[in-house]
Amino acid sequence: MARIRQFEVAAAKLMASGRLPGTLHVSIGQEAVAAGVCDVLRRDDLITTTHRGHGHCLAKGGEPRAMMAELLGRSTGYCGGRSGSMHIADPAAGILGANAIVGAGIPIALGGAFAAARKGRGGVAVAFFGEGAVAQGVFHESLNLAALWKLPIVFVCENNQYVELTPVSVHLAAKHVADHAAPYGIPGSQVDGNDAHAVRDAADEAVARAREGGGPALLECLTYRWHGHFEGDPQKYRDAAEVAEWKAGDPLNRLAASLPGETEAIDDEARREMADAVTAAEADPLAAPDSVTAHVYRLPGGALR
Ligand SMILES: Cc1ncc(C[n+]2csc(CCOP(=O)(O)OP(=O)(O)O)c2C)c(N)n1
Ligand SMILES: [Mg+2]
Repeated sequence: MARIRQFEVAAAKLMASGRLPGTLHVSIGQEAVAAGVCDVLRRDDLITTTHRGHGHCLAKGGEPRAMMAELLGRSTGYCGGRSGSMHIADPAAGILGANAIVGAGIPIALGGAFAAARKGRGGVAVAFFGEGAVAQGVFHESLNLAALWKLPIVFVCENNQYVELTPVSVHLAAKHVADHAAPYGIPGSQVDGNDAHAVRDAADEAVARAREGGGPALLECLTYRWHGHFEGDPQKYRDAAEVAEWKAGDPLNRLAASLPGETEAIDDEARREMADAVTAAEADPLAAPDSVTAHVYRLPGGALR
């Protein structure tokens, strides 16, 4: 969680100072979800994530150096610096990809779960998504198919209370995201997403069940994003008092309070690791402009698709 926090703080600073191109969505305040869930996953388990996916990628084993290089448009980045923050992927670490399209990672994780089931080695897939994706048709299609085929997938909704500028109360008809599990006959639960232990326990149960052939589950983690929807968001849609209230329940402080001994050294080490990642990435060459069409499918006639 400290590594996620420090990665996001470093990225936000780069954005504020004009050194980071593109758009940036950070997950400060939501670290317990990524860490709690990924702590019960194996290296060969699979995840998909969203436009706010740095935390999930780090927790699943993504390399901060290659992630930072990607954010900074460097050729040493995960996608050669051509894609930026919203398309981090590392198949070797089981990260099938972040995704800029709301909801689009869910069916990709479903495919991963289908493949894992066919392989028969107890692999599990996790789809991370925001509550904004719950109103997308593909969320329901994926729950239906996962339940029907009893696939080893855990749907993890990170409910951070806002869908861009829209509060969840005027976005979703159901009272709770977890309520969407019942129609598909799968377990659905809601946890305090800022309590790392609670998230880990709930994920452990759902993942173990999926691993043993018990099928999918839906886990709703209640959390809050401290920063705006994107870096630079003026945030006119919410009160500073509301933000302050959630900040008072900082998931890192809550976890630290439950651990023996000092945790400051962990924070310092994470800060150093991310500062080193920034320094190394900034020294790397920018993606070459003529690499823009690399890995783009080309028809025999030469047209790009
Ligand atoms: C299909 C689609 N519709 C709209 C958008 C624009 N968009 C980007 S992020 C976002 C809100 C997502 O909210 P949520 O799923 O709750 O994730 P959060 O940003 O809170 O992490 C929207 C509407 C998009 N990227 N894709
Ligand atoms: Mg949200």
